Amino acid sequence: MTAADLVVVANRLPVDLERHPDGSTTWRRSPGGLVTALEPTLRAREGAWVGWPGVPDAEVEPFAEDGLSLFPVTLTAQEVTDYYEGFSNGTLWPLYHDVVAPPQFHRHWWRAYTAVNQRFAEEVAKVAAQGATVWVQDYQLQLVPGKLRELRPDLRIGFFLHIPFPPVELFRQLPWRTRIMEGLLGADLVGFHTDGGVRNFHWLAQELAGASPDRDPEVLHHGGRRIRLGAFPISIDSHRLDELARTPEVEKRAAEIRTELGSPEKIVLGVDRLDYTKGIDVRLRAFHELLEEERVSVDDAVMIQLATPSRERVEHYQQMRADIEQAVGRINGEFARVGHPAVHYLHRSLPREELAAFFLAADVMLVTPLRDGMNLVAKEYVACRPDDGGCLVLSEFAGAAIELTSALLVNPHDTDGVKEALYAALTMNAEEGRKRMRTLRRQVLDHDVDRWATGFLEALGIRVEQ
Ligand code: GDG
Repeated sequence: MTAADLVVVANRLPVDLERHPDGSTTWRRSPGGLVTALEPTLRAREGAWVGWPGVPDAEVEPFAEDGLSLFPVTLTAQEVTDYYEGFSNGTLWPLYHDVVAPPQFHRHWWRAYTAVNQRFAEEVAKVAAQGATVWVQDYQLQLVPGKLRELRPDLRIGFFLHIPFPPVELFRQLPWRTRIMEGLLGADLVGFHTDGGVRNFHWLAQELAGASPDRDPEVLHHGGRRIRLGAFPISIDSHRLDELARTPEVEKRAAEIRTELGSPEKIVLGVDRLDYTKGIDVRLRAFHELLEEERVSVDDAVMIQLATPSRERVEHYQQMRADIEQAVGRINGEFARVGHPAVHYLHRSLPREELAAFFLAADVMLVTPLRDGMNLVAKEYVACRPDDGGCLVLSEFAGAAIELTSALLVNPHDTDGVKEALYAALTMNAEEGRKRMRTLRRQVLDHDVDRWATGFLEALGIRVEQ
């Protein structure tokens, strides 16, 4: 395979390796927004993608798929435990989400993280053409920019963080804080979802790594280089979702869902990876109290919580799943009637079309994370409402709240506030609801994921073919 002019580096490849009982393997595409947004640009530029194929100990040769070169990085089972489940999801994930669960600091996790980041950097150094552009994604790979710069000073390196960059006092808890800052400062451009991330990074880079400020608050100087910072709020493939939600199949399925639920007046929906940052407990509590106070009854309103299985081997996730399932059980125990649960809870992943039908059917969408980098679900709900119907209740602590100001914004730590917002959404007059939704839709349809990717790559100095 030829050397690539543009290399995307992410923890995962855009395809998953599947191992079958007879020992054979096949690839399954995992179409995330990132792949969709980057594919045209990657193909136009002899692009390559470096990432883990999703199963341990898989020694797979590089291969080309539809003109895109894929370079698998092997992780041992122990590395999956220590680098991925351990340092990435047991240390960094909770620390960067305002320590809503206590982060664990283990030196052997850190050692695995550095070793795996080194391996990713070496793989990129092999596949990138002279002077190529490399775009490193997310918290699992924060040491890659620094390591890659040592190996290949000719490269142009961008880094984007998909989760929040934490407040100064929280980041300082990390025993390896200086190493992480130096790793990130190896990039030419460091991108975040919000200006808050930029500000936290700007301060910490000076304090921990001795970077010098510039007159421009989005520029730092370090090791004789100039590093740009910026906020690039990610988005979704809004037009494609909007079209999907307009198809007769999705419209029909949305109507069926309402009938299957017993034609309640109002459907309240939550859709999340089952993660303790998402505030699923917060919205269950608010709904429970409205039922207790008899301001809502199971005849008027039904709640559906779709929870996609996630990180099931990480300890905090097991505990949280048990707590949420207990809360659902308690609400149904107190308020359900035979054939009419108060809360429908589905712990599985649904096809995209089915998800679009749920969005179209839902009168109220509850997105109540305690902390979230952006939250794409909020934007997907809006994109799926070509009818201008529905009402979005959104946490102030999701990056999306900065753009989606016409949602009902709530502080997820304030149960009364969430409860009142849910009640307001359930009782909102149709004209006000449509007005809010129209404003939300303008924002989401104008700012799609292509615009995000183009904005980042152009800030990194490459021209993007439209
Ligand atoms: C991280 C950051 C940031 C969920 N259930 C199903 C399903 N999903 C899809 C949603 C959405 C995606 O998963 C979840 O994206 P989020 O943005 O809500 O959350 P994270 O996974 O935590 O993502 C986040 C994001 O990175 C991007 O930068 O916004 O803040 O934490 O697209 O639709 N999709 C299908 N079936 C399901 O059952 N098909």
